[in-house]
Amino acid sequence: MTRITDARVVVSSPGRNYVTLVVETSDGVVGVGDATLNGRELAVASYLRDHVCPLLVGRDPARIEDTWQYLYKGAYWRRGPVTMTAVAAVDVALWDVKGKVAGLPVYQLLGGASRDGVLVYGHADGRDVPELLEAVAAHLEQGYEAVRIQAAVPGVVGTYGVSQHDGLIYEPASGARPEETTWETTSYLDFAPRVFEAVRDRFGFGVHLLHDVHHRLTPIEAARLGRSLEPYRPFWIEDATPAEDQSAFRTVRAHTTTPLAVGEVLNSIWDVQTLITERLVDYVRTSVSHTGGISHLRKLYALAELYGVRSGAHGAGDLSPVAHAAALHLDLAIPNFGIQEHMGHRDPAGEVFTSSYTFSGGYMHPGQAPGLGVEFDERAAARFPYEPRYLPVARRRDGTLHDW
Ligand code: EZ4
Ligand code: CO
Repeated sequence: MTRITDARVVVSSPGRNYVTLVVETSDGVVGVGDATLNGRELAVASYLRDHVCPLLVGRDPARIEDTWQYLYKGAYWRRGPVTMTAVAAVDVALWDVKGKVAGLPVYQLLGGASRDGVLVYGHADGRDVPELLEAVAAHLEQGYEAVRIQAAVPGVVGTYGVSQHDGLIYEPASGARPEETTWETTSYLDFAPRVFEAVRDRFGFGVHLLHDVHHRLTPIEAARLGRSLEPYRPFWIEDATPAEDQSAFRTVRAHTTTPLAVGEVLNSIWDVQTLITERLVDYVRTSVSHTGGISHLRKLYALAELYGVRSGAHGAGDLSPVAHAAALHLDLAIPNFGIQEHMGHRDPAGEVFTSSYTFSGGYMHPGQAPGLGVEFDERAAARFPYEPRYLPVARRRDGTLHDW
């Protein structure tokens, strides 16, 4: 019988830090999984190296669900980002192996395509509104039908979601200690509707506009934001309040018809149970690589389908091309897909990861290569050693640490 003969973790930094799990079988098939957890990369690497990889060797790679249950239940300690990212990496690597063995792209193993392509949204941002408008125009020229819009809030230092413009792809992690930014809710609540107004004035209503609040508001502030944006018909507002408080969304929901999305920091079906079963959000943003892999996220989406909630998965640059491919396979297959975030990856990530997914006219497709369709070059990865980098912190004027 076929066995897993090796499971190893590669930490590299081609443009940003990525943790990649490589699984090899006795038939010579290699599968890859993404285990990147921004700012806590080495914690997941250790979880895998020290506690999971030794258990994988000798197991049957075909038994994906059994391996998932073995790792999840066998740990005793359940859920949480480190655990669920580690389990996800194993799960995704085994789906990659299964696809390669079958000679089929992973989406075919998940029931086949439910749509022709995967609607993705890009990131447009600006240090002021005119710069944002140029970024939106550039996205429309590339064919995007949906764009996330973020602009630096006047009087706020280092607004999240706004790049320092050393390139096209926004990267929030920097430095061996978290960057210190500031936050001012009053300015933001006044500013956000003006940003939407400017974008609608210039581009009209034919493009989907998304906006990320990054957990910054209280429920009643979020309700006010949602109401003030209603005339501009956002596709969604994301992470309006801190995500771990599911019941907070009851307040937001009761006061606004602006669609709500949440979940990039959540890691399991139980973390979104109330949000889904009470229909408190319209989109769940949990990702393949932070939510237990394809096997677990598929169940979460099935629960969401029952309640009319759609997917809107996190897809920032800190999810590697392996994670992005896995997301696209699942997005293509599920009936209740909504939208997929697509941020792209900074050079030199392309020297390490060769992906076969495609972008055309605002839609992506995972491609027809067997498995996930991403090749990982371990030798190239070795040229880019890990360097500590952290997401910023945000403080109010008096120095209080704020949510983000
Ligand atoms: O802060 O990916 O929607 N995207 C985001 C990102 C996240 C980072 C952290 O993992 O909010 O910028
Ligand atoms: Co976000």
